[in-house]
Amino acid sequence: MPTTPAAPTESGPEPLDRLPGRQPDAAELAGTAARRAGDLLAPPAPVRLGDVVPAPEQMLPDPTADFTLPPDAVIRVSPAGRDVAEQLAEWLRPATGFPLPVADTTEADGLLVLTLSDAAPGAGASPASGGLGDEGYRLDVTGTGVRITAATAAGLFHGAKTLRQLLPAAIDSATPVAERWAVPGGTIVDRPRFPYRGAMLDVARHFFPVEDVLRVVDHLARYKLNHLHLHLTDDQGWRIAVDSWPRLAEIGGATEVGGGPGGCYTQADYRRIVAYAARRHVTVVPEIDLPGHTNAALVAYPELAPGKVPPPPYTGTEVGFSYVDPADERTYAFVADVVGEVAALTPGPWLHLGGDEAFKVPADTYRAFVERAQTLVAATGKTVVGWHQLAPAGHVDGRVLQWWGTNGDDPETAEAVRRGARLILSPGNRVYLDMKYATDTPIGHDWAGLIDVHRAYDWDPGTHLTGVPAEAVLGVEAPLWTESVATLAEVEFMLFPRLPAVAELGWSPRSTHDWAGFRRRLAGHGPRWTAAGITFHPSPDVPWPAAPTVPTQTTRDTTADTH
Ligand code: TNX
Repeated sequence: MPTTPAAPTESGPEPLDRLPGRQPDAAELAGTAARRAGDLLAPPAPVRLGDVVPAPEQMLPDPTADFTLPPDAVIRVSPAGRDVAEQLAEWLRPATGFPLPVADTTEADGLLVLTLSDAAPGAGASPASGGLGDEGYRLDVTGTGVRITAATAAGLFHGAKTLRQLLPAAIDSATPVAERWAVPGGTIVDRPRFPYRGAMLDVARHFFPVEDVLRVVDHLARYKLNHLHLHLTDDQGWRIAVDSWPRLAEIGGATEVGGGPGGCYTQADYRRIVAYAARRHVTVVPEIDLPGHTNAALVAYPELAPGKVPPPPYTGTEVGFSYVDPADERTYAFVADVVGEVAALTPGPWLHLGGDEAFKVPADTYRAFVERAQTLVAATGKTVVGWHQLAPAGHVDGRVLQWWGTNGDDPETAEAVRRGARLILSPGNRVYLDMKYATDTPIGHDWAGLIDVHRAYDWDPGTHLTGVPAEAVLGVEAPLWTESVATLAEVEFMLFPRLPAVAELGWSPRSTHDWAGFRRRLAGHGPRWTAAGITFHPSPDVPWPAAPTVPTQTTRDTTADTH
């Protein structure tokens, strides 16, 4: 096997070869022998332990211990992990056609066992003690079955996602497939490099129905991304109902780029997205962009506009022309009401207040405005997140800046970090997923350059910004702005295959970073996306398997709504 375990880090879990394996008893050995008799001449599992994306922290393949999932397998789970086991069963039933009942267990029995335990083998409870931490897991595949162990439901969930990737690509089929459901033998011990790994969907330039957003959540979860940032407001549309300012939804929600009908999430819609994401261990980060990018709000409430002049609705793609009136106290009542309602709807710790491209607001006025806005957000109990234009404003506890520059050198942001800010890295020329892949990409921008998969992958969030230490980096996020992206198929076309590249930067230890290996592993995911009906760009820098798995390229006429 050419896969090599990643070097254990100094604080990492014990080396795998010293970890105690579970000792099967005699009855189990006999059962396994009978079950495996038919597999003796079978070829090895088609997927290798080292094929997982994002790359795991440590792995130790054991080619003698492949496991084939039998039709009568039962998923056994400790009670607190029940929902993860139910989800695993939901992912595996359609393609296998197996019933896969889920049963409680507190014992180490069964063929597919999910154990939630602080005493995970080889894993202490806290990252500080070198354990699996909040999101880590251990996966053991032996001839007798598969066991996933974690200290949290999130860890168990990530482990279950890894198991799904270790099954043949046909596991993504929505209908039963005749296949030997083989899993490669060995052990993985895994946990993330950064706690914040996300993507942003701009639902303001074009509105996307709830079902589309849920599907994007699934895409994030597939690659262990744990944050969905929703850009809810912009010049072209306001997308979250606010009870105290109802015209935001009624009037502000009725427009979008190109003059389409737009739309707006009711509070129940938003709650549904949040709950769906939470079940998949994804936290929603709502953004209310202020003081600029507010034309839709001003159309709804001209009293918030400078000079009280009602602006016309805007359906173009320029930026930087609008702003709420920083000189009127009513504006701060508006901000307090909106962030108050959004915070109350949002269980996650973050609230993003935008702050980008307020070109018409003088620097001093801008700074005073955002300092008040930061305080209003902090008063809701949420942690302030904002684009890095917020850097000159005073620090509030825990504040996070999202850096979207393109040259890796930003003294103002580095200074804000010295004053206590943490950073989310979204370099425009690396992870802006609205950038074209190549000059002939039918949709997207190119102001930050062309971003093929190699470019999205080949940088290091830990060292990217001059003067910012890795410890100040909370993580990475790939934003998808949607001025030119209007359908779910177009969203997927821009996300795949770059989203998995960003996910790997956020999750995997730097020691695993290797473009040649990544592009080979990524190639194996093309057939999975095809089986799942996911539209993707067949990037020429990835050695996709030959037809019949070559995907269809999206165009403006696409009818490929893949639900
Ligand atoms: C810049 S990045 C913006 C967005 C645009 C995007 C297009 C940022 C915080 N603001 O308003 O949609 O460029 O790539």
